Amino acid sequence: MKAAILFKPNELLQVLDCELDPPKAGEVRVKMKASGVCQSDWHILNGDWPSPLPIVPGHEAAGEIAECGPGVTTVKPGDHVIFSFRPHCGRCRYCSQGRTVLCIGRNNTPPAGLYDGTLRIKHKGQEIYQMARIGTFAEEVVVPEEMVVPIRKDMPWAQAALVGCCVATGVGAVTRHARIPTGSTVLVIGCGGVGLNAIQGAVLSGAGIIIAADLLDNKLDMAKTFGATHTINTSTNEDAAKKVKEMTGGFGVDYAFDAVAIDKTQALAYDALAPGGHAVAVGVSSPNQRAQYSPFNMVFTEKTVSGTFYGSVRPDLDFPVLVDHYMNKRLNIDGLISRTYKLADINEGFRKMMAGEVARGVVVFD
Ligand code: CXF
Ligand code: ZN
Repeated sequence: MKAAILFKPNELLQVLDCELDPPKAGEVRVKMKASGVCQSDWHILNGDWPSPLPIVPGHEAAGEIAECGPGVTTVKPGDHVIFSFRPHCGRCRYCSQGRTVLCIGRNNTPPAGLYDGTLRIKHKGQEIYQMARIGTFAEEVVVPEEMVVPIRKDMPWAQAALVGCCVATGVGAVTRHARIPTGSTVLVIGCGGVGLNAIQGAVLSGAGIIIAADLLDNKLDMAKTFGATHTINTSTNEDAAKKVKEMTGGFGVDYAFDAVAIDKTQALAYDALAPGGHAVAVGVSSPNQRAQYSPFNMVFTEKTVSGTFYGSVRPDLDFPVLVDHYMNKRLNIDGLISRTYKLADINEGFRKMMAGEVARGVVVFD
């Protein structure tokens, strides 16, 4: 089977023939059907996020179960599944609270191999890691059973793939993490895959004003089609926080979601809040990033700053619901898919994403 491998940061991915060991106990082999190209993959490619190498990136995907190792009970060959990139043991203190994204019950070092510490993909005998234990830019992968969620079979593959990262993260940030009340005013910073889904999450929650902010007009146009009521181009607006206040009767927003995660956007999320507002870090920054908030201001305005990982979703519960929302036309996923690629063209997919030309590119497999 072919897999796209990163041997060194800042090099192109190499699509190479690889060997794949069969699934061991509690593991499944999945035939890949579609895998989205996400900014987080780029963080691995450019060395921003430390990662063992060589590695197959990719973590936003859907496929069909081809084979089950001994003891697998939750899926069977032929099942359609969406990958979850966060393992969860189901028993630790966090899983027991339903906060599966905080699971501490799995050996997590390095988080790019199977639970027994071994790897399944090999290229000419060399062992290859899998991003987030799944590494979905490959025609087939072997992953722990708990990292796939079975879904209904009438869900199209590319759309299913996106549920596994940007849809879950964006919608979940609003509906699962912040749980915004109806009528809330909302700012979403960054209108890529995650941001557009935060906008959809706000619409699903009955938000009032939904302000989208981005550097690019093409992204802001798209944000309107996903439900933004107002837009701000932050490349031409010097003081975006002031603009947000003007748009909200002088108050600022009740909730701000930062899908970009650089110093400027973190500051904007905080500064654009109304007193009592809540800023949510959604995008994953580089590990050395530090945010600056004034505790003085925070006290007197009772603002909240929080983070959400994976939209705080519980994949087994939430993925099938998000799939139903799509099938019932309550979520727009078609509009996120600007381009599809063959695995052989994956480097072009990253180039287009970094040029801001696509909401989401998706690698589709035969
Ligand atoms: C990332 C977070 C770290 C693991 C892979 C996915 N989130 C979204 O893209
Ligand atoms: Zn992602």
